[in-house]
Amino acid sequence: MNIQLIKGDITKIKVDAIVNAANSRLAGGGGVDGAIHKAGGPSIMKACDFIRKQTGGCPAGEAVITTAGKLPAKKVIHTVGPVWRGGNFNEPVLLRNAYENSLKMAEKHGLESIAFPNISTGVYGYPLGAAADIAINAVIQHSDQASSIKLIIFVCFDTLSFDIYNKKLTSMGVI
Ligand code: AR6
Repeated sequence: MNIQLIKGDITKIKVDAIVNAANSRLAGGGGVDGAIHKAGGPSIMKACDFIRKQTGGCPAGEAVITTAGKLPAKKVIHTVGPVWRGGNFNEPVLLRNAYENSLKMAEKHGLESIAFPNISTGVYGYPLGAAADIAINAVIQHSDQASSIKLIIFVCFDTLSFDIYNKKLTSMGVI
């Protein structure tokens, strides 16, 4: 399994699935969620509406999958990270679950490549370094298992996040 790091806009990436940092109502919003719905067009929200009607949405730590509409990616996996409330409200477990369940969803659909944004580190306020450690550990642990997934890309939108990931992944010998 190949792990890569890219600085840029996840809506432009051509992989089997990009991951969205959604909210539990799957109602759209700002940040990467807003960018994905804007670039992908209304079919993504239509699919989210359907899921919401069926199941009520997507609790923190879980993941659902929809069409990617007009995006270059084939699918969008919507996951919901925790809102940072100081660290004593199960945030690390929920963030790890968000990464793991996104990977499991990709596998369930036989997907081979997946791109992640830095879940929970924007509006939801999770400290960047701590969130990066969880993301990297979840992905590395998954890469040890037999899986359909051959490529995992961390997509950092800003220089600060990119530098944090770059330092961690380089020092671990991952990239
Ligand atoms: N490509 C890649 N990463 C991006 C992009 C992009 N186009 N745009 C922003 N980011 P956030 P959260 C980065 O706030 O903290 C929404 O309103 C951004 O720099 O998008 O999980 C949802 O509806 C940051 O590093 O997600 C929820 O209500 C990272 O994506 C809530 O925000 C995550 O920031 C979720 O908050």
